[in-house]
Amino acid sequence: MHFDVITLFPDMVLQAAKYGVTGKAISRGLVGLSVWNPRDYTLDKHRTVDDRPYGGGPGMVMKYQPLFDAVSAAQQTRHEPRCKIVCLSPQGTLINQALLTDVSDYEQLILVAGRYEGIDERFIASVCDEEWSLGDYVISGGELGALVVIDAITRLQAGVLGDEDSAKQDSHSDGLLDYPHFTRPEQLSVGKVPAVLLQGDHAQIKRWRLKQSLGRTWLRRPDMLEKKTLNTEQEKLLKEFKIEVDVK
Ligand code: 4HQ
Repeated sequence: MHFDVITLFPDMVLQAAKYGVTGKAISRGLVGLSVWNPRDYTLDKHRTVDDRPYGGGPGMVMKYQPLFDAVSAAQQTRHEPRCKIVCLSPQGTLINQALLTDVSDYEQLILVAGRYEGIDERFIASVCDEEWSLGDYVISGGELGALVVIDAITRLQAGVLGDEDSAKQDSHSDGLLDYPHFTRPEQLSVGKVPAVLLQGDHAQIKRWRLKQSLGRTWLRRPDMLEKKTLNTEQEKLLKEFKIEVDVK
């Protein structure tokens, strides 16, 4: 997967992507990352990327031409057949693990990170394939959205995570929240490690973890559980969990 980010703040994206899993994946050549600054594609001496909104109102709007030429430059360096152009905005489809898994086998993802009040709608309508949103809140620019997408998709690429901590084990990958984690020491003043995790019975541990995942999803994210059909074992474990937390 090669990521191209169209951004007025290329260093923000490059710096943030250097850390952790994404940084290692880039240095190992498992994913690629390039940044394209629309300001470099302006044609006037002031290098203008924004202008006042037609109809009035506050703030500025990103102009079509510098964005179009930046995207064209990103497309021309590589002519990948499986390429998607995505704009980050609060008007987009909510990003979830299933959406990101769907595009994880694309060869190129061009992420357009807007600033100011937004982007000229004609660019979104005619150049972008999709509009994606991080969530129902407003942030100051699309860069953090692009970084979220890059991080989550990088984790899904072959060879990025070790077999041990495979993306298949990530919370959300099976539509459930993660189970609770514990490490040493066994006893703390605020509580002890559940006994089942200390006994080394791996079938029991697996069962306990699945029960916790089901129970926490039921308590915290009933919307996720409604979208899922539980098998007989999962139904049984959730029933046990409800009895154990004493709410039936
Ligand atoms: N933006 N998810 C960029 C967002 C946003 C979101 C606001 C994107 C400002 C110019 N991006 N515009 N929510 O709030 O992705």
